[in-house]
Amino acid sequence: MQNILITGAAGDVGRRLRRLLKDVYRLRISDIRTPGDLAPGEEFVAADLADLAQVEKIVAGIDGIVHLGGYSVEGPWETILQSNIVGCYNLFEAAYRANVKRVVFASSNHAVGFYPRAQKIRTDVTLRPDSRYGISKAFGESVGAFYADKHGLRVTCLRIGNVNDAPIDARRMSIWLAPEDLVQLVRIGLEHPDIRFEIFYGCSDNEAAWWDNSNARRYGYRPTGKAEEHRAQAMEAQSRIPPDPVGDRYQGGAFCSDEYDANRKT
Ligand code: 15L
Repeated sequence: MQNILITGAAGDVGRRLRRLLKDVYRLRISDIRTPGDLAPGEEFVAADLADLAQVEKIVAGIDGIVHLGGYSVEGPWETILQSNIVGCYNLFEAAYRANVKRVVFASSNHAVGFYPRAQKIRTDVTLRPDSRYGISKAFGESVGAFYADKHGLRVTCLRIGNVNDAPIDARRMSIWLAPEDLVQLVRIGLEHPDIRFEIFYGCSDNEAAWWDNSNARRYGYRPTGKAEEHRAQAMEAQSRIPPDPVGDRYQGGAFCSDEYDANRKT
């Protein structure tokens, strides 16, 4: 059984993965704060990702890492810088020093959020981040590529849409990722023998998808979640959300319209 570290274990996605992976791997979990739902027998080690010495402690003796840690939405630059830029670099550097074999990096759809919804994109498109948060995910993908190419780490970046029990609005009909499908993607990253450096979209089998996820399918990904089965509830929720002329045009939604002033007079 592989020794797997999950960072960001106190967050929503971390809590779900801990439950879904607890019988698959021997888990060590970490976060800056102790998870409120820590179960007896769970190995928890607190760490601030911005401190390399602390990160070196949590990766010791680990075979693979699921890196969810960091700040998971838009935030002030100083917060993003410490949590997602310095923190992400430290994670890969510590993994390399400790001879960890694999890293699955939770990237985000916000690394490519400024692609229009009308365009279906593959994983090899130019990055178009929609926020400081999105920039940090684009950075993380680059760090992953570097450690894979230069140091032989096996790295999988998941451009995650929205992990939830069901899609919660019209935008999430396109980018919803059922938790069980996330598990499939994570397991491909941690186990597939041919992984060197790959990028997959983290979405289920959604009819309205904006992403061509054939690269994940090539590795055996067979998503079972179908957003279409939840259309009525998602559209009912959408009817209570005010229109967002910029956000509704782009894949990243409100992350794009937030602070948007591209049309200002120069
Ligand atoms: C993300 O990357 C965030 O971590 C999550 O909280 C959601 O906002 C999600 O994107 C989304 O786009 O719905």
